[in-house]
Amino acid sequence: MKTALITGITGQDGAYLAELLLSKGYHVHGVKRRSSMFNTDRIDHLYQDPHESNVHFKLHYGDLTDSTNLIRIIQEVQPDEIYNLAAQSHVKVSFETPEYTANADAIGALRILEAIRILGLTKKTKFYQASTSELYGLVQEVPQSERTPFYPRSPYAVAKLYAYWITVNYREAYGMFAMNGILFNHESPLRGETFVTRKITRGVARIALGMQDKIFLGNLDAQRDWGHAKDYVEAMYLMLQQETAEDYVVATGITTTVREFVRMAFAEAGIELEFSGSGADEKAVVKAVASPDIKVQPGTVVVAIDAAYYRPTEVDLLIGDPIKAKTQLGWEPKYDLPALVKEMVASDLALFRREKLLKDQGFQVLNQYE
Ligand code: NDP
Ligand code: GDR
Repeated sequence: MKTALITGITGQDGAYLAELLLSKGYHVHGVKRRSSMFNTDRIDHLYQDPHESNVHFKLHYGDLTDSTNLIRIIQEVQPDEIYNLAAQSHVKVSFETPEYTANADAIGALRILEAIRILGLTKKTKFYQASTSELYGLVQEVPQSERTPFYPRSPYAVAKLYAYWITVNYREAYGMFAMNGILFNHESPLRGETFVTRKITRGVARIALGMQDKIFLGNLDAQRDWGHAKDYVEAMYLMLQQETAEDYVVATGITTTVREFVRMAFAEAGIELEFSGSGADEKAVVKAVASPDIKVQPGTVVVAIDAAYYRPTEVDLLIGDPIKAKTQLGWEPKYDLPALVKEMVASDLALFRREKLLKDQGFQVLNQYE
């Protein structure tokens, strides 16, 4: 029976990965931050009462900015595998919190690698670093592969560049099983509410139910290679089951604009859009609705631009080449983009129908995202 330690277990990927590893019989330990409110919504269904016997799931308070805490947790857990998923993961926010982002995302990875070394676990513990397609930044070539040069375009990406190289360095210097998964954007109903896909599917659901007028977005021309988080955590697991540590790109190989994602998400809820204007004046207007239950009228502006969502430096185009992951790991995604959009819109419609019902009955909804 293997033991895994997951940092960032309360996040989107942490939740799916914990579920996957538990289903494979692992003992799963997770690092969670102390928060003034509960922050374990995504993993509450996995919770096991520590007073019971045969407990396979345990959380530890910790933070990637605290070395002694990480050393203590790793010493206690003696993990076979560490998945370092914790990060300040929002690109736009990293421009506002660059030093904190570097501390958590760059030095955080170093702290874990050092803890493995200090504790004499270099031969026992395999290390996965959550690297990112943001490393490619300013387009050098497409599709982007393990050999494409990096050109990071945000404090987040620069911090992740350090984490990428320190992982490679510890592998080469100390013979550790330490590797990078260079994952392209992956989404799900558990995606954080301020990333563009979830922001759109939440907005679509609320507009369709008459709970919101419009969505304000930034750059609709950006192109992303979007996959499903469930498929991507499967790749993480496969990477750590290999004999030798290597770095892998995980992607779908298909790119789509933010504008097209908007169109697909509204269509999924039965709302047909027409786009007009360009740049900061672009708008999307409702052209037709599929049923009288949809609480928005044709002619209504439902998407407008707010320049506050533009980034000082943007990553325009991401398309990954997943051939190495497919051939060496046998990885094959189960979801395509239409299936992903369908699942996200259905999930947000169900969420907000429930909320609307409660509100209509006079109950106050304690929703931290309102
Ligand atoms: P999320 O933002 O959903 O989750 C991030 C996790 O990190 C949360 O559990 C968060 O805790 C935790 N965290 C943040 N700062 C700290 C800290 N200082 N100490 C300890 N924990 C911390 O991200 P995802 O699940 O989407 O992504 C997982 C990882 O993969 C991240 O490293 C991200 O940068 C990277 N990545 C993500 C991609 C994607 O498309 N999703 C693509 C490529 C890479 P809390 O819940 O308390 O906020
Ligand atoms: P990204 O994801 O920056 O690629 O990082 P995000 O969903 O935030 O942005 C994708 C693209 O959409 C454009 N955009 C907007 N983005 C947000 N968040 N909000 C808006 O209103 C909006 N309007 C347009 C952005 O400019 C961008 O081009 C994600 C994170 O999960 C990282 O942690 C991860 O490393 C990368 O994916 C791969």
